[in-house]
Amino acid sequence: MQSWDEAFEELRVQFIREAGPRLDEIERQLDLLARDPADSEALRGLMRGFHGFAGSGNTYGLPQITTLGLAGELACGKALAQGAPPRGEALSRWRALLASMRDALPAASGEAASAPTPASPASAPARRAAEILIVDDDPAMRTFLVRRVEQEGLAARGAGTRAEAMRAVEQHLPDGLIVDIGLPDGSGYDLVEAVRARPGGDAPAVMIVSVLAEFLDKVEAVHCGADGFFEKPVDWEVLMRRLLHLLDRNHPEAGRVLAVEDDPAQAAFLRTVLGSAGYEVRVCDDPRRFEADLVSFRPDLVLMDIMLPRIRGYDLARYLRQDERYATLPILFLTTEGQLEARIETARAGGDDHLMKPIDPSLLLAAVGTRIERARFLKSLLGRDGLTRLLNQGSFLERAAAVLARRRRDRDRTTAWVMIDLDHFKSINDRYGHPTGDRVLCALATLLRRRLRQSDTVGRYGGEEFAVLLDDLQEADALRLVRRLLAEFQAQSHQGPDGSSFHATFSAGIAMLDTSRMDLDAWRQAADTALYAAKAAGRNQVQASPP
Ligand code: GH3
Ligand code: MG
Ligand code: MG
Ligand code: MG
Repeated sequence: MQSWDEAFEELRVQFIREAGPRLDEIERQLDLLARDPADSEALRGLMRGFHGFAGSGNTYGLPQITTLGLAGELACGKALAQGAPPRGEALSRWRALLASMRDALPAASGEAASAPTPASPASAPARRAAEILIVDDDPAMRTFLVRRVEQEGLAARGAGTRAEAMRAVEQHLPDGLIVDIGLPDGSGYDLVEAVRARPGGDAPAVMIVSVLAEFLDKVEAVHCGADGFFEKPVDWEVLMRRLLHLLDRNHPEAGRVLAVEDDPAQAAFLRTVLGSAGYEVRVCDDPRRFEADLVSFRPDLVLMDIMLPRIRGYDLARYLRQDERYATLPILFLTTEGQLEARIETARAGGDDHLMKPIDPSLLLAAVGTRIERARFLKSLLGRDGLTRLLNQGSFLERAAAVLARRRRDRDRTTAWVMIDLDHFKSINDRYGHPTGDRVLCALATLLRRRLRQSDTVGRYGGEEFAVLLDDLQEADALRLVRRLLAEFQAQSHQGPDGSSFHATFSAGIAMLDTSRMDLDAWRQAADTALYAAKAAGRNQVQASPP
């Protein structure tokens, strides 16, 4: 990648090179106005011309250009607001501004190279390399794996026993683990289970490997919370791909920024600064394309210029805020206008804040970074159920639809939909009260979260109904796994308010996805029907949907 200094210098030279034709354009609008002072389109064009320089001059180390541009922009703005055609003396003042701007511009070469580069954006979120803990008692294997993991740009630590691994985890929770199931002081499954039970232990991606296929128990591996299981000789390429994919989910990409900016120099500046910090940037230079860009680019944040062709950024923002799909999408205005007025307008339009041009690169990154993070957090709260923190029905169905789309492309893999419903839950509520019922719901949610893999999707589907998607398990294994969860849940005892204890059970239905004949609704219905059959057959059991 180009260094910040080089990128900035390139932008600056480009700005100076393109300034000539843009000043000519200002002159053309002035000529139009001289011929017809009532030509408000020309007046608006003139204001936009000045506005572009007001925003960019300071950015590229040319403060005088900003001052002159701002003076022109404000004067045109005033004339527009008054609604009276500008008089001859106004036009000559603007011509004088234009001439001063031409003088203030350095030649495209020579002086351009001596401009001070603004401090490189220091707050660019430097990505910490994810750390992988490798647990294998064979030192040669450990060394090999440490090297293999480091090749991917990840950090690696090794441990030879279960106890050593636990100490390492207690010191510092890794982002991922690769665990051999046969350890000298216990099984890898137990280790993974212990890691998952720790605070934050559901986050790391866990790969289990085994020397002998017959030792590898898929159900055991899923049950302890491993994300993948591989038999030796392991295809390390496949394992690494899977691991990297899971790590990516833990460290989401920096984000997508839609810059609504008609000025090419400003747009290039935004692209360079944000691009250097890993953001994906799309520039929308025509407000008419704004809606299409929102839909196709799905930005995490909008940077909105105020002065746009035919419309103001505030009006676009108001329009966006009317749509509930974009309720949490942060909007940052880029403005050269007076500060107080801009603040008021920003608040009225439902914007989050405004940044004054010229924008300092570090400030831009800090503003964009914190707002994207906050919006993501809000969104994650909206997608989750308040009591159990599991996905709510809406976001569960969204994930299910995504899984279905992936399976249609990759028919070698399979997914099971498990629908779980507590038995006679109404009578638990009636007997022990609603708060106790809530605790039972939370106990089941915790069991599901602990026992299942990070790659599995767990949601609270309705009141006392849960739904789970299990990847890569055949029906028989899915049945075994859910039976085991049921046995474990049934063994848990819950306390009533009077100190008495009781046990609860659930019923479950499983439907394997068959992409050749199912859409999302048919898949869900198949799981529902199987659940109903389990209820009808006496509850406290699991049934699979008939093929
Ligand atoms: P079945 O075995 O047929 O599923 O019987 P059931 O009693 O579990 O089913 P029913 O649908 O008759 O009742 C479900 C009950 O779940 C009724 C409702 O009050 C309770 N419920 C739903 N959401 C919550 C909740 O968030 N907290 C508590 N405590 N109870 C809830
Ligand atoms: Mg503009
Ligand atoms: Mg029920
Ligand atoms: Mg129910």
